[in-house]
Amino acid sequence: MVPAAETAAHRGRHVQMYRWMCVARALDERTHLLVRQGRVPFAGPIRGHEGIQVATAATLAPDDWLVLHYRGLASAVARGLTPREWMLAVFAKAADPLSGGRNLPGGCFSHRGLRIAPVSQVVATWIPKAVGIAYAARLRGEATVVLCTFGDGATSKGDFHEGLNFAAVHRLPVVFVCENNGYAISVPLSAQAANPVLAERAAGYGMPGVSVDGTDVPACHAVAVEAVARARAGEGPTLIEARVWRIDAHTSEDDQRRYRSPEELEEAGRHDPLVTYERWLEERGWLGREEARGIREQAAREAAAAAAWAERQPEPRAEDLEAHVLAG
Ligand SMILES: Cc1ncc(C[n+]2csc(CCOP(=O)(O)OP(=O)(O)O)c2C)c(N)n1
Repeated sequence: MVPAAETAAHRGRHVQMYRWMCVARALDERTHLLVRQGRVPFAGPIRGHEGIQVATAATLAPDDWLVLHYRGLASAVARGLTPREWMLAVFAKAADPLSGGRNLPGGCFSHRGLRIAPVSQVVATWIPKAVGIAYAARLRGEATVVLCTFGDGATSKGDFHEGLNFAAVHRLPVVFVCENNGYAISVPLSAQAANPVLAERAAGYGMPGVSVDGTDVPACHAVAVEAVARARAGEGPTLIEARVWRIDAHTSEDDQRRYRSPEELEEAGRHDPLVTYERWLEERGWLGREEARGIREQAAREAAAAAAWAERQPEPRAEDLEAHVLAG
């Protein structure tokens, strides 16, 4: 029999992950709406990816580092990014904590206080950087774990090989999470990899590789707990392949109906991790329908309020254009 206190702690953790997913979903939807209204120029939707993202970020300690790809909104929310901070980035305002309004709006994560390292949008280049952060932590004698996320397209880059190989050789504390949604924009995985099981690549580097249903939050969480524990114990990196469905287009600039059939899009919609997770929580008696609805509605209200607030904040100043720019 599981002690009541343990059950309460489990429930609390899971409801928190659900809450983060709802916040990320609400921000995603509101951002999309803002693009449609012509108030902001760009959005990179994450619907379908939220489960693996909150499940992995939830396992980290405050001193750990995150190196996130552009589709990492739910990871950042789980780490502590607030709706207001996100909207400052979306509107590219001066106070945007992610890039001071310099980067593709909302497209790159970087947050000093949350230990989210700055990356560029050049696919996969952040993988060796994540490994470098882990190596630096090792040299400094710090027990830091680095979570590094990327898509299936990133595994087609040399950076993926260099990063994973170096991390494995030096047994560095990195948890690599490939959010495999089957597409690099319009290029399907079958045109990138003859072996569709990306986790199997781990064996070639000499590290464990796990393929998990990335829409199954409890399963993702269990896999992440193990990988983070291995990393922290000095046993080296792990590659987690999280199989997810990209429900929306690559970005607001993309029309996915050009390269995905109506049947496939309908199928993708059936793999919404938020729906699956809500059902799982409900079945356990951990979250009632009303409570779930309350959480969703509050998240939507917060996202709307954050957008209205952020839109009124000051724009970046022209005289600050060269701030943070390094000249060689
Ligand atoms: C080196 C490089 N080539 C091309 C691009 C343009 N680009 C941006 S996102 C993307 C797709 C990457 O796909 P994947 O890694 O599977 O991640 P997803 O967007 O599906 O989450 C591409 C090709 C880029 N940013 N960097």
